[in-house]
Amino acid sequence: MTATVEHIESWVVDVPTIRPHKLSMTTMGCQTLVIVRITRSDGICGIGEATTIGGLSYGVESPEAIQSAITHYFTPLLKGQPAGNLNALTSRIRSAIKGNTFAKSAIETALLDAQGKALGLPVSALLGGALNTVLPVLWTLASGNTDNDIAEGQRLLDAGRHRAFKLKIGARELETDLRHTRAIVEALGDRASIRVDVNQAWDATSAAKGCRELAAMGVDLIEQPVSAEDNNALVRLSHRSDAAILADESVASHFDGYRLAQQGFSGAYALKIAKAGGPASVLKLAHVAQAAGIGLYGGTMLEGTVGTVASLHAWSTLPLQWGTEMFGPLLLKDDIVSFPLSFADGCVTLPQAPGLGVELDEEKLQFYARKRRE
Ligand code: MUC
Ligand code: MG
Repeated sequence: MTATVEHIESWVVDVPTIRPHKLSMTTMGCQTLVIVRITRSDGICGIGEATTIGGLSYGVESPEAIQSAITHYFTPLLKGQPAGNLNALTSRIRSAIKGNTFAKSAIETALLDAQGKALGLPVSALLGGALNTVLPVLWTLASGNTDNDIAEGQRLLDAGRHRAFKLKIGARELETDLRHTRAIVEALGDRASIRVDVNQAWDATSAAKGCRELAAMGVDLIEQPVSAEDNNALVRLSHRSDAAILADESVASHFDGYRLAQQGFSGAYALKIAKAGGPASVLKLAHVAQAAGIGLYGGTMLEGTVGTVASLHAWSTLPLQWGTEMFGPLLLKDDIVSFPLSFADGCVTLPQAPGLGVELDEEKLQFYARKRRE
């Protein structure tokens, strides 16, 4: 008998970070994960995660809104539907629910996890098969203090955990950010690839100067230097900068990716399951990028292990010119899965068990979950 969707639960889970994480728009001391569990009529469960950064300061969905959308809109739409046909379910969701890609991503992930378990296959196999099961992963230096960032980078290089670092800049004066970046390139640049993420903070003039100087000092990749609303400036920078330009907030779905490519962008796209609506949906953007000669990068919303491993299943099916930044679980003081992912030698290993290959630790989940008022 065909299994159907029987039950959907969700939790808002607050896990402290190991240190303050400073971005141009917010400083995080805690990460809020929305964890979803779908139970099917055959008893198989699938889990997913929707995670954003700093409430509403980064994206348009808050954790509380994601949970509410899942309870009030996704659940009635999915209950009783055949659970194994992802295309039929996502098309049903798409026709009834606009936007809400973070919530869609958690649901798509949970459906894939359950179907993988039902078929005895890892999610990567459902997505066409892994090209790689060990993927490069960088670390973000974002303590807000140059000396602390250098010490942190040196420690991680000595431990062999990472070979590339991303610096979060844009919150301070351009000259301050350039001094900060130069000091880190000088200290770590002969042992590691150094990239920066400006998170949209510069206007076109500052970006032209900033990109010129960053490229000259040896920065390899410059992420989202200008507003997501200013594709023209991003395209111009992608032609003029000697360092590659990475589009992040500018590209969420394959429609955005197609538009930016048509406008003449050259560089790379930061793929994120939360921006695109899930690990299967994000592959459409990847394929548009490939057709346009645009490079691929496995991006994160600083998810915990569930969202991270869901992303890794998708990234494993792609040739990623710029590797991944799937270090989210390492930024958190604790994990809510029974067996954490393995990070070593600048890489993370993709689990091979059916589904996502990770299981929730119920006690930890209940410990960090907010008590529900609805
Ligand atoms: C972003 O904009 O890329 C990813 C890594 C990190 O430190 O912040 C995120 C968000
Ligand atoms: Mg970014």
